[in-house]
Amino acid sequence: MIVKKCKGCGAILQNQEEEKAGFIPNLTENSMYCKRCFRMKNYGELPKIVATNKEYEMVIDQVVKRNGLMIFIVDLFAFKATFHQSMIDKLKNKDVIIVANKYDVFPKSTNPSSIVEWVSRQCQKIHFKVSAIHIVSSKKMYFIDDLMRTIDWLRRGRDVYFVGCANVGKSSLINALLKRNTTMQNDLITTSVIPGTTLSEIRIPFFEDNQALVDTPGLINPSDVLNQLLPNSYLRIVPNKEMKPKTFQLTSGHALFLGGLACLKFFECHTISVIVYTSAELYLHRCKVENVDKLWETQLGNLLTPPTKEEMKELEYEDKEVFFDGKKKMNIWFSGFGFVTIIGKCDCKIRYIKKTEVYVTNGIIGFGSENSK
Ligand SMILES: Nc1nc2c(ncn2[C@@H]2O[C@H](COP(=O)(O)OP(=O)(O)OP(=O)(O)O)[C@@H](O)[C@H]2O)c(=O)[nH]1
Ligand SMILES: [Mg+2]
Repeated sequence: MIVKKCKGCGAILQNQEEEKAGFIPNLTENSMYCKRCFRMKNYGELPKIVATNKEYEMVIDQVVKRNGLMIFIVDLFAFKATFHQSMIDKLKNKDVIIVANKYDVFPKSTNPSSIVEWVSRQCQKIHFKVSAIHIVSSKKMYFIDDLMRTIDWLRRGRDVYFVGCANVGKSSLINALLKRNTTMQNDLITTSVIPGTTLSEIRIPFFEDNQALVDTPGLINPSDVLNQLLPNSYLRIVPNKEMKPKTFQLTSGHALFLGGLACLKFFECHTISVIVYTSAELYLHRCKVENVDKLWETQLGNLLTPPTKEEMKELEYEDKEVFFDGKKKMNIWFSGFGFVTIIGKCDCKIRYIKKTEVYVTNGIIGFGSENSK
């Protein structure tokens, strides 16, 4: 019997059960990719989510016992959700580099040093000691050489493990490192917008001493909005290039819909500036507060989409109220799909998808000292 792992997702290749991980109809000595990875790579197909946190738990518990350099990757665009406590618990007392990925979706004016300082403060607050913090874009290859230098400096003959929540870009980051080396182009790992693409450990010998870059499955976070939508909707709402802010001048009694994913209602204010940073594909609709309920009723899944009509059936919403005193610019984060900067004093009622993370920070663009959850 042939025992081979898929180069794309790490699952053991098998030709017996089509619904299970690693399936390939014709399994031979030369097989490299399972059908799922083949279709993702060649046709850009988005398969159903097959991973559960069982794969993650099995691999991560093994990995943290080893003496490797740990790269803990977080998504800058979903920082709170991906700077995940259970990951931090597993990585405490290990040799860790934090890599904050997806810098390319932030406006070019965002200063990387201020983000590093902000991440560093988040670590200090919870007494999480790390050896280095890097900001990168795996997609655009920004600051990848800087990260490589730190890895070379801290590795000391060990393997390098890439760990973190699903979808933060662990496999993309390994691919970015492989792409620097022209002889490694055939080792690229499958990446996709669906959480749970990597299904098992993938070890790629990389260094001169034959030590490896090791990819791992990610922790699927139920609070991620992506877990409540279908792949075609994720593709529309996940910003995949530099976000262009859209500014609205609003006053008391105005409301703003972020597709059908959230709605902000404003009270007790004179004119305020509301600057929205989301994917350009998310439809923004401004209206009067008194029209909000009717629009939810009649337009959710139509004009106000995503969600689609199909997704809507499973969704529940909840509300929270935040008071802004107008002394500083404030940001309301909708983890995974965007944030809204508020300039001015107001009372804001926010409706959002239940169990997703919505939180407020101050700072110029998303990063500043924290205010409240
Ligand atoms: N804009 C942007 N998107 C990125 C970047 N890195 C990764 N992505 C996208 O994020 C999604 C997830 O990337 P993966 O590399 O598959 O993430 P992962 O952490 O390996 O995910 P799992 O295998 O599911 O745990 C894909 O759609 C990538 O294209 C980046 O630097 N910028
Ligand atoms: Mg992966």
